[in-house]
Amino acid sequence: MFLSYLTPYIFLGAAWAKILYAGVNESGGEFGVFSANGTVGTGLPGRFGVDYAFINKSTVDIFVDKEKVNFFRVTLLMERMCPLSFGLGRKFNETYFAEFADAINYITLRKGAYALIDPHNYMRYNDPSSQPFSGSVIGNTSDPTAATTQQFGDFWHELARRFVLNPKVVFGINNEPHDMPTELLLKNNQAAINGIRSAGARQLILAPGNGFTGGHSWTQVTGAGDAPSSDFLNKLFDPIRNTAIDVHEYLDIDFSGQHAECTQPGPSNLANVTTWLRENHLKAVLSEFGGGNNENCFQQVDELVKYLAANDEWIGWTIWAAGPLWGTASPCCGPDTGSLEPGQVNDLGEPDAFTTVWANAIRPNIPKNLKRSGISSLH
Ligand SMILES: *[C@@H]1O[C@H](CO)[C@@H](O)[C@H](O)[C@H]1NC(C)=O
Ligand SMILES: *[C@@H]1O[C@H](CO)[C@@H](O)[C@H](O)[C@H]1NC(C)=O
Ligand SMILES: *[C@@H]1O[C@H](CO)[C@@H](O)[C@H](O)[C@H]1NC(C)=O
Ligand SMILES: *[C@@H]1O[C@H](CO)[C@@H](O)[C@H](O)[C@H]1NC(C)=O
Ligand SMILES: *[C@@H]1O[C@H](CO)[C@@H](O)[C@H](O)[C@H]1NC(C)=O
Ligand SMILES: CC(=O)N[C@H]1CO[C@H](CO)[C@@H](O)[C@@H]1O
Repeated sequence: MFLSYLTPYIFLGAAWAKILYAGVNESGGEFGVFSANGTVGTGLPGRFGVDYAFINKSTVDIFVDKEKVNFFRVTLLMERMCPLSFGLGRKFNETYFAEFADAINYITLRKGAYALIDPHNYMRYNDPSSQPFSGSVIGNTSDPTAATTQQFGDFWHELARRFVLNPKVVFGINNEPHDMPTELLLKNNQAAINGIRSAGARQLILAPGNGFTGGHSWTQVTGAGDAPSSDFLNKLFDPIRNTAIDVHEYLDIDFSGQHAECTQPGPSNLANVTTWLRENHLKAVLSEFGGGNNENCFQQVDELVKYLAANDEWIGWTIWAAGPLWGTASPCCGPDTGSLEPGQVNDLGEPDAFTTVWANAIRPNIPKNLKRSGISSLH
């Protein structure tokens, strides 16, 4: 037992030993709400397949069957799952839920991969029209229109209850909280964990930090004086100890993923959060990162993914972003990159990032021994 367990690690290289999950963001379920003039309610509820869509099953096939990845982060919009007329909580829009569940079930039950459920809401609910800055911060007791921490816990209880029998889901509490008290973020994260566990769900949970959950700023004050994530995120309590930290890290000048040049090296910028993870006996998933369509970025993305593989604190990654609705848009990083959706083109009509960034920097780094079975977990 002991020897046969160790053998593959010896031959495939210790550097690959700890990455359990690897894959891609599937972005689209949150689309169609951004309004340049901030019109509240824009794109709600939206039309499935037109304003929003979750996955293209054919490209999920390509990622699983040809690329051999095992992890997809699938975005949803909380204002669509819980329409404003219902409020945030246990009452869902069953149409939207069914569309979302179809995508999750395809990835997990049909293809055997793991799916990270991502409410793409920046810890805000009630107005996604100018994400990431619109909407009331969940749990803001000074804002009578804000959803409460309790409602957020109820939302997660219901969502987890519906997936309780699916071992291959991972629960991502929320995308990129920012500009809020870190203490309140801790409370909301804890409410989500409590809601999920009280539903009987034992799958892996990912908890985000403040400051857009940036890895480089994990130990720094973010926003207008919000305490570092490192001061609070080690205080989370999961009764079954199956929660990891959710980190994002882009390689451009301001870590936003909007520029083509990679000038912020991953390894040195993640050094502090990696140390903090080790000191607190925590694991993490890098659920967003990316680089532009150029040789320097290919090298920097390659170095970042190799860094994750070489540090035991990191158990997985999903690069930003594939998804059925990107078209020629450039979700990351800078113009002329295009999305990671196979078969699409960039804004110049040239092959998109699946042919450039993925082929150069990701495909050579996809571990051979990813987790293929069992409940999503830290090990
Ligand atoms: C604001 O933009 C939305 C679409 O994003 C449009 O429906 C609406 O008419 C616009 N309102 C104004 C005042 O321009
Ligand atoms: C529920 O979602 C469907 C599909 O997007 C939409 O047609 C319907 O209007 C939504 N219902 C509510 C109450 O938002
Ligand atoms: C909470 O709500 C109050 C009142 O609307 C607002 O002034 C404050 O900025 C909000 N806090 C956050 C973190 O959004
Ligand atoms: C990392 O931590 C050291 C020591 O606390 C600090 O001096 C440095 O500024 C930190 N770096 C980042 C990127 O936060
Ligand atoms: C889905 O992906 C396949 C394979 O790349 C492509 O041929 C097809 O056009 C895509 N469908 C949609 C609706 O984007
Ligand atoms: C880096 C990047 O492209 N981030 C984008 C992720 O997608 C959301 C919308 O879903 C955008 O607001 C971000 O700019």
